[in-house]
Amino acid sequence: MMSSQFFSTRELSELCAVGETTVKRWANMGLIKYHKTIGGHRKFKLDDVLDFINKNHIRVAPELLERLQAQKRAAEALDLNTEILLVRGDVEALSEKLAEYLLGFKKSEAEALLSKAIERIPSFAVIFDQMIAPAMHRVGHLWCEKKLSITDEHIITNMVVEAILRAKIRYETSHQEARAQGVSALTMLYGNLDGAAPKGERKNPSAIVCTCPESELHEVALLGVSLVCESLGFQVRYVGAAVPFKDLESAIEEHQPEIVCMSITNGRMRAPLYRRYEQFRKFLAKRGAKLIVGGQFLGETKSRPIQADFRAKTCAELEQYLRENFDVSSATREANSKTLN
Ligand code: B12
Repeated sequence: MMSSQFFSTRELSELCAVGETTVKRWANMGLIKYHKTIGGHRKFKLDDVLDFINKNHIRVAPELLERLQAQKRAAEALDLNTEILLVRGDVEALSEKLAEYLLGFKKSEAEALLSKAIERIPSFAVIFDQMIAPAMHRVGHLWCEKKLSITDEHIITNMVVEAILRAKIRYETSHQEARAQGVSALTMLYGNLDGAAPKGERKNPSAIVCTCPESELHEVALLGVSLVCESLGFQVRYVGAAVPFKDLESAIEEHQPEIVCMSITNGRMRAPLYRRYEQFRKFLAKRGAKLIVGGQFLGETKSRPIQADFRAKTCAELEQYLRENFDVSSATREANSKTLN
């Protein structure tokens, strides 16, 4: 429902919590514009639906209304060329587009592009590894070459984080709705997947804590990691960046996760931090929790190898590891093959 720019009579009746006959009556009375398909079915444009809801003070759940408004903003912000790239699922070109928007400080376009990409490309691993990471690496290069100021780099990162958080909230809302209806969140978002629930032993999805170590502020990848885990049916406890190890340990005691995912970007881990990391790793091992570590400069400090149960360079590697070692939902796998074929 609601992933396109058009509504059927049934979808509109569900949105407004009325019967289909009422919707037909509204349409016949001219209260809401529509057109008829060759088959004779009424179709309502998103713009007209929002207009109708506004003018007639129709009560719609706030999160649904926000989602519709976001869809409208997205539709308005993107040019035809970008729409074509989205339809083709050309992530390389989409990544270039994202970088172009970010470097041009085009916030609504960047946000629209990310939200549409999440709608069309049902794999967070693909979106983060192939679209967001290359765009942000380009930002990093420009900053290194002094072609971008620190302030601009901060503005751009905030734009990305904000856009991802909006998409994350949207995804989680669908997740909750999906749980209530007994289908997968991906089915809710994309409407065309078989919503397999986590099977086997893992009827209650196990918890994953997502974090960055103390003094690590780079958080964008961690957001991707958390979304990948969520989309596989895990219960994610997002602790966030730069968390002191002692607080992290309290969080572990509280949530008893099966896995901890940690993102490390800064290349040099100083000796005291490294020792604390090792202590934390042993703390987890004693509690039977697995530690998965990833990040672009992982293993750069040859003298102090960062040990973990699994070390990943990409979100795709994480996804593969989780699929091979845990009982996860099959929804994304099917989605991936649909997109990448
Ligand atoms: C944005 C940014 C910042 C922001 C971060 C804000 C935020 N909210 O995240 C701010 C401005 C705070 C910042 C600060 C600094 N930054 Co900075 N930053 C960047 C920049 C431009 C983008 C990072 C990013 O968002 N990448 C996008 C993500 C999605 O890509 P990714 O990190 O590669 O992650 C992918 C994989 O690595 C993997 N992955 C990552 N983590 C994990 C975890 C798991 C479990 C798994 C499975 C996979 C995985 O999956 C991701 C998707 O593919 C990079 C440039 C770059 N090359 O990345 C520099 C960069 C990382 N920063 C750098 C530096 C030097 C700094 C500072 C030291 C600068 C300073 N002098 O103050 C500080 C350090 C702050 C700190 N204490 O952490 C250097 C790091 C060099 C090094 N070898 O350590 C870089 C590379 C810039 C450069 N070219 O020199 N930075």
